[in-house]
Amino acid sequence: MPHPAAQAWLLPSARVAAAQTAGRPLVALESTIVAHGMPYPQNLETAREVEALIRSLGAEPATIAVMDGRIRIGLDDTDLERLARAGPQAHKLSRRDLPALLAGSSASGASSSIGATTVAATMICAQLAGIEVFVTGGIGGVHRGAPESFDISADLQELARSSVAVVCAGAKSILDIGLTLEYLETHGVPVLSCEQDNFAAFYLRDSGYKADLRLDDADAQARFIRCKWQLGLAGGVVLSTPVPQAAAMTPAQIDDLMQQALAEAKSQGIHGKAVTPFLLSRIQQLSGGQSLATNIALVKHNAQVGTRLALALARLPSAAPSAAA
Ligand code: PSU
Ligand code: MN
Repeated sequence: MPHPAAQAWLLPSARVAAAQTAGRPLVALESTIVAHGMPYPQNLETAREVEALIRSLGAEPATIAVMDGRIRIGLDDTDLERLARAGPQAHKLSRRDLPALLAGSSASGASSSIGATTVAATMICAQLAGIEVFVTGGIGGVHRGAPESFDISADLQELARSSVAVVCAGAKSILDIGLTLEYLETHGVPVLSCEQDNFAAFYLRDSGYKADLRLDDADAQARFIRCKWQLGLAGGVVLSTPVPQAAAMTPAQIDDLMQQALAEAKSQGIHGKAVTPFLLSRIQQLSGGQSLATNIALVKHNAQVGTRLALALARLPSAAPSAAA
């Protein structure tokens, strides 16, 4: 349980505060995807379009980031642009990094007062703000070679801890998806899929691995999630949905690029939190922008699925069901 003082670190935007007062559902969005996952200006355009899409479907987007010493729950357009323009200058904040920037002692030499939150850090902040649904692109996972490198994204531990539903297009196949799913199973994190039986693989629709449970209907997803939390089973839920067919890539298009990006990361000694941004940007360059178009399409699709889920959760009665007659 967070300390009651946690709330003092949060700063909701005017629109988020208004939505909370009106009881309109919120959908959290992360900021690392904006600062470190896509280049400017496509990152800003995409962030704006995703927010507009969520609003058009009846929920309020809350892009989460650290700015000027506060955890911002929702950014107005000026701050969204600051984040997008900062790009890789922004700090990439996961669980371990959150206090440094907030407490004014950034470990990495503070070139910026802007902190972009990863899936892990966004989950923490969303939970503090009482937001149950969070839309991202892809979650971090167990990296290939992790038995040697120990490179396992902190996103997975966070999914085991923070009670937030994370809507994503699975995980990238530059990761070891089989081990990622094993890790989630060990930590009791349900992996739901919608629109297909298998877990998605970001640029690719199909990872080749089955999800735990297929639930296409938003009301069914909401009942599953509400039941988990009512039982006191804290921790997240992954809801995977594949990139729309028209924007999907094929293994033939992406496999060689990924191998090359992985080899370059290794030969250049890229490690720690630099690995994922390096791989994403190299794949964007090597694919001539095609992977970026896929990335944008999948985030928008995830936003639709996530908004439907947030609306469905809001429709559920808050009390547990009485025993069936
Ligand atoms: N996967 C993507 N795009 C991203 C990320 C992951 O396709 O932008 C970001 C997310 O913020 C995720 C983070 O939480 O990378 C994971 O980083 P790491 O592998 O260092 O834990
Ligand atoms: Mn890592």
